Amino acid sequence: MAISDIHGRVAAVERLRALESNRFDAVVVAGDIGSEHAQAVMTVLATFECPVLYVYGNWDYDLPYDLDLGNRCRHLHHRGINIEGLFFTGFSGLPTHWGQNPIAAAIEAAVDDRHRIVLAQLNEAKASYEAAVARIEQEKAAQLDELASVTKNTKTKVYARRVEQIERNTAIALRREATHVDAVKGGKAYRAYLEDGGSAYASILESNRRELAAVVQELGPRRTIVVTHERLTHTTEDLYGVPLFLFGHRHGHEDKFWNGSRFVNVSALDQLVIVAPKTDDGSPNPRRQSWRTADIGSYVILETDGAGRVGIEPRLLWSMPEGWARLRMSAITPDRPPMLDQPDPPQPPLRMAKFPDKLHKMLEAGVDEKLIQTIFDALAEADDTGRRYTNIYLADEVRVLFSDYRAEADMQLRMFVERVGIESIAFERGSETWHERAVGHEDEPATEGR
Ligand SMILES: [Mn+2]
Repeated sequence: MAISDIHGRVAAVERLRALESNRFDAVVVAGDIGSEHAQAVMTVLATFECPVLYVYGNWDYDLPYDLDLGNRCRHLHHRGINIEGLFFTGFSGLPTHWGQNPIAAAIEAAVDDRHRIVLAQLNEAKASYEAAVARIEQEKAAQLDELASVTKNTKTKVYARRVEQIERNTAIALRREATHVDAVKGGKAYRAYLEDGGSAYASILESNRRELAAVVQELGPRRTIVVTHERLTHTTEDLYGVPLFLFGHRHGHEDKFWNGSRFVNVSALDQLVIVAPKTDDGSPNPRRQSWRTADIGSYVILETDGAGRVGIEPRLLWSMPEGWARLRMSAITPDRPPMLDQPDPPQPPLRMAKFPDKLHKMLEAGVDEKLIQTIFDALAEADDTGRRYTNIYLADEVRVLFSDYRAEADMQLRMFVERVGIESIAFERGSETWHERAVGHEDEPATEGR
């Protein structure tokens, strides 16, 4: 089971715990546990009685990397953990917030050391500025006190003008003091520090990746699953052959194939929305008193068949009951309505797709005329289960056949993709178990997450 983006909401984890039983080989957390509630979250997850593997996200900036969160919990940061012959690894932190990331700390310390002279000058200028501010404010207060003590009537224009004069003088004095700090910041040395810091900062991700790539090489890319908080891009450059990347941060389930790897967004467990009973015309009731909060967080169940195939099923903490509708507004408000009494969502058992066997039999029998029809029948079967099966593995031979039917197949597949939300079709290449090409989706650059 893989989850992410809990953001310290222990209630969502407890709900997840109540929905799922102890049948997992591992629980994977792809970051944003929530600094303050990390221990509480992990204590609940540990009751699944299997290893809990995790990385940190931008919400975990306070957590030390060697923190002991309980004896089932394993920090995956640049470390391989073997679960039933599959390795999990990853790294913690992301450019939005590296938190206590050791590489980030070392790089920042090295930059500070290279520019220690100008940083010392800046500190000195800041300290003397603060001292000057305190002195100037004190003088101002003393002058105002004195003025008040010698003034009989404080409602006159003359008095107001004198107060104004004191305030003006104070502002001038403050500005004069600030010029020392500005002078350091405007100097060549400080600009060099900023430039150096900027490029060093950009190398933090690169260094974390380099170390991860070394770990992956050591473990063997083809049997390693990489977990990070933010999705990695350009993975063919240094993480070639890794079959599966798990991540979160940018909320919303995703399951895509790209350049032979599969990218699964497992977020977000923390997803509160405000719902209202539907009125007669189907719109949500506008009366605030009728509103409730509903937990619609999602997570992912992964199952392998031992041959490297992975079935992936997104699940919801809750499905919207009849008669309720989601309000289009910010999900979390300071005075959010009480929780809706939520029925448990139905959770059918996960089933691996059986399509490849069927197709192999068809191929052996030399039936290629009917092949495309078979594929669509298989897809229809997936539709019937009510599942969003996101992949269908086809043998290399099928891929060749597919190219003959390309125009028609592509069009029909695209229509099907749209109709049932199947996101991609992957091809199996010879004995390689991983995928070559996706239909209906392009890779996209990572965007802002939470
Ligand atoms: Mn995040």
